[in-house]
Amino acid sequence: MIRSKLLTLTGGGVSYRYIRIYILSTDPLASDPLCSIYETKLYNNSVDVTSPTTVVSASSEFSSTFSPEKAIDENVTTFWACASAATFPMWFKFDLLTASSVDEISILSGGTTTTARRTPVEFEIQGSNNDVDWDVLGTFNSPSWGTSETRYFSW
Ligand SMILES: [Ca+2]
Repeated sequence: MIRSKLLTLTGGGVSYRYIRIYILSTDPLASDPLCSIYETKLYNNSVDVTSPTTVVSASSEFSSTFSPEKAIDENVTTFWACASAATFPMWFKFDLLTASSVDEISILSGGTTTTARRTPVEFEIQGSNNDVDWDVLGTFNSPSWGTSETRYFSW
């Protein structure tokens, strides 16, 4: 009981250096490549804790044109895409360089029906301080993305 109160008061309670989107599915109608993210940001108490220079990586990339950095470059027309024929689960990882409190993430979908279908649908937000052991911070199911739609997920 005391533990849950502390977690509520501190907006997450535990700090993590690494945060990742652990992606379990996209829309069943998504076509190869199966996953993309146009923009994503992490927040703490509604303050953006990421920047275009935040270190990011992913389980795969389609090509250097669609590298993970393209999902945090604050350009809504560029995006990260997974490799052709990559399979789930996939992940997209932020390295915040120091342990940081994070309680929310935003994700922007693609601007066409085809690309919007590649936005993560079932996913977990996970945190780690050693890049090996991961805690599940939130589990989400976010179907039916519209085009160029930003959704926010908090935990
Ligand atoms: Ca972008």
